[in-house]
Amino acid sequence: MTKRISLTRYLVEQQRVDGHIPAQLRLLLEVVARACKSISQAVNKGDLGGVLGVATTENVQGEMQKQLDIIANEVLIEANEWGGHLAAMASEEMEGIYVVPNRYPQGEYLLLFDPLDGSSNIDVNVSIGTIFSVLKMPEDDRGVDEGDFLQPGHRQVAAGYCVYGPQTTLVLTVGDGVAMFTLDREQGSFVLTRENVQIPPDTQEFAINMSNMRHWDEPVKRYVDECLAGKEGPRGKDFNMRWVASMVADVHRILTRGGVFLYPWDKREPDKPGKLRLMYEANPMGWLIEQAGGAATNGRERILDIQPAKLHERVSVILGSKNEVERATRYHTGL
Ligand code: P6P
Repeated sequence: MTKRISLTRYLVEQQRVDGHIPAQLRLLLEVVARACKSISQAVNKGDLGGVLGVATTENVQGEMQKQLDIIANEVLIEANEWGGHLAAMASEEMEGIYVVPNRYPQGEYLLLFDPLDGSSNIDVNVSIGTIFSVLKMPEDDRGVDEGDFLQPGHRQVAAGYCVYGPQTTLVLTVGDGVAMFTLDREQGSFVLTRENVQIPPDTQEFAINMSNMRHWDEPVKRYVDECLAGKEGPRGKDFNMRWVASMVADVHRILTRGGVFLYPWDKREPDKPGKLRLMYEANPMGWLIEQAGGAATNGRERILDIQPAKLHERVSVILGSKNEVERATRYHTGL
């Protein structure tokens, strides 16, 4: 049974006892957690809050923004801009970076986020979430620009998500394993409910949007066909399928009981490497999965080794139980 300690105490111990994180990073993570609590409140209200449905604007991806997408983005910006721990922020909902205004002190961290991932599920009351990633400003850097964000995922110093589902749960890594904190609404604080999360290396559960099957590349078709063939097929065991269409919910299930998640390149938009975004979806989720003993690739290479060329670049994603990810990746590389 995990001892019931608050997120604050966990972070203080990560700072003081284990020396894993400096004070400025601890402060940043506490501010992000507080922002997630505010977002959870807004999401929780649903129709009562009058904020469901679409706004009249599109995001950088050309997708209609939900009102709650915009609200969540504003909550994260306003919570983090004044604290003195950040130089700038980047968001799925903003074209360019947001440099901390001169009226506030600038810090050494860069915060990237998808403020409300899975937002197509908002109106149907299915779990959604906030995904965040923290990088450090490059050394002896003068002034912050978009180029400072273009670091491979293995340079992250913290990553996590907050899933707004039956429980509101913050999942976090600072490089010392994965811990989960459940929001105690009576206390108004996140309480440690799981630590040293480990994903089983094998699984019988895969997650993919099957409606795209006719568009997949051969290696993905082979992997999924073998899962569907079950006991009588080459895998010699039956598989179950899940697809929430909310990456946060699918990844949370995998961290909780194992599984493999695939959002591969497909022929619908052949010039795009995939649908999901590298910097604020695949990188933070990929690090969490690796920290829990899983693996995350784009079908050919480790997600965290990809050198980003653009802030909003997309990537093909295969992540989860190590042996399954390695199998699906082998089908792509032939190795
Ligand atoms: P599809 C949500 O919009 C998202 O970015 C991820 O959270 C999710 O895994 C994926 O897209 C769902 O995409 O094409 O199945 O609707």
